[in-house]
Amino acid sequence: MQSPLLGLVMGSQSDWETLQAAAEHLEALKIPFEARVVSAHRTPDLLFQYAETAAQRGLTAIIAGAGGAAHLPGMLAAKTVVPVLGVPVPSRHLQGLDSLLSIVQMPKGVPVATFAIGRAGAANAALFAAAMLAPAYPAIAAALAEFRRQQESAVLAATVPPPT
Ligand code: RP5
Repeated sequence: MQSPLLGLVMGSQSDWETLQAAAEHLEALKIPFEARVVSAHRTPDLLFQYAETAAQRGLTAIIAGAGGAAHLPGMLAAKTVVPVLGVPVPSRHLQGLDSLLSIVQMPKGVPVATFAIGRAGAANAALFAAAMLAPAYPAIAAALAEFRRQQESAVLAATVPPPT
């Protein structure tokens, strides 16, 4: 078992439906990662410990998803210089606009790279992390290039109206 290059953390088990889109891409690209629930509000001590040990444990980036008052990505970024990729999780009452604004509006000096709300954002965070790793890991670069090729082929083969 290879040690994880990426962390995939989320504020609640209920976020998995969204963050699973990131996990699926990481698995397809064969990037070793660890997936954990770490809550900024319910387990603040764990959050600090996770962030403080991220670099020494070899994590090169952390994909962090949360919903509502989504402080997880920002607080991780406050405690580590490992790049944090924030994914706003759709919320019940505000459909994730609250999550997006909580994550994207970081104060100068503590960056969080923020992605789209929901599964598209989670998938793109994984692809972005793969692109960050690609220069140092030729296998990941090749897998990412192959993903792009297949995506292009699928769009070129698409017809409308779609088959029923
Ligand atoms: C946030 O609160 C989590 O990231 C989740 O999106 C939201 C709701 O959590 P649960 O009440 O479903 O556990 O901290």
